[in-house]
Amino acid sequence: METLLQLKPTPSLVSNQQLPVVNSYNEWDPLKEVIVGRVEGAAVPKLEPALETNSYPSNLWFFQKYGGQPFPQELIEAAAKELNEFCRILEAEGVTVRRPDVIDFTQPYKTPDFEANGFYAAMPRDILIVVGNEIIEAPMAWRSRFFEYRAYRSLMLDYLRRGAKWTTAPKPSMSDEFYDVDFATKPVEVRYALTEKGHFVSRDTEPSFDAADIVRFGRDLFVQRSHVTNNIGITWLKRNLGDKFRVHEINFPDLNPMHIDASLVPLRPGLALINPARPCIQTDLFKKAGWDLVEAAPSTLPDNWPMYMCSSWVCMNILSLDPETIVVEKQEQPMQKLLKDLGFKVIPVDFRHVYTFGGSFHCATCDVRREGQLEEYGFSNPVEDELEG
Ligand code: DAV
Repeated sequence: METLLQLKPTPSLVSNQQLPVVNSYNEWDPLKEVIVGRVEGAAVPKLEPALETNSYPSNLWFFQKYGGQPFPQELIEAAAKELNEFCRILEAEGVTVRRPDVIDFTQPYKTPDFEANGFYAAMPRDILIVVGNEIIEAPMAWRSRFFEYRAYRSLMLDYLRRGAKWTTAPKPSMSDEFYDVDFATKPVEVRYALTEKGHFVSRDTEPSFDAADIVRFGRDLFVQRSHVTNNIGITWLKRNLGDKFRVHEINFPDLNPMHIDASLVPLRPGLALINPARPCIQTDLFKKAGWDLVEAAPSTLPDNWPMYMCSSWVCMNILSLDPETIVVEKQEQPMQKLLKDLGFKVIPVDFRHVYTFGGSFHCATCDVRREGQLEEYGFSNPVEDELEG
């Protein structure tokens, strides 16, 4: 006869810790399981309205030359080696590592609204976000990323079967009407003026957001309107998360905003890194909540390092293993020193070749499970909610 003691734990529980399989509320609690991206199968996207806006003019030749083709093999090999070593280090720290499927992203596709080739599954942070026990697949806003979710489907199915709440946000059609297609060709001063007024390449006709435009501080999430995250996308996110969470919109003086994790990076309760090149406009919100904002140290990356999709500020795009331990790029000595002086243990890992694919440790991961639960860290209701209420 079966007794209570003989019953297996419910599939949604991890037996030894009694944590749900998907459980993460912030960026710093002790890390137990993480998805690490892959560069195998990566393709260079063809130029498209949002990519052209997000990339720097000096890089356009790369997309014109290689668009639709595999990423150059030597770049893939060098980055894959670094990613594999990063996984080995995480496992040695006791973290379960999961990887997306290998997909040939050069495959062309056609929807009723556009034609494109794919991109990659190197940056799970862009497409997936865990908020509490829910894992959300973001809509994305680049045509080359429309089908990126396919690389994560077997993982999502596994989490679903083991009890997770899995949500996919509605995807925009990515038709020509969705974009301000001339945005990238406007003079810099015009683009600055437009972004200051809240106008970006993605229009507000249908919801869109990238998961990496959101950063989690327990009950409070901060999101930036960017070229890939629009107002109606932020509305979808707020309504989907409901009253248990508060979503605050914040902004940075940035011509190319895309992903918040090289602008504002929380390290432990009460302490976050900010980017001195684009300080958060709503700094007071953090000060009022009792948070110290420390300026990140600049990167040591040589100017001629190939960077097609992000700035060298990815030196601050770190991954916290717990509130005291942080993975930092091996050659970013100023960042390492800054963090050590703040009392952290630093684990240096080579990652410069991954930078070339558009991100660092935070971008290249999605933390599926961290110890810990829903908590508040000093913030109050967003101002616009107070006004509405
Ligand atoms: O500063 O270029 C990096 C974030 C990439 N996912 C930047 C943003």
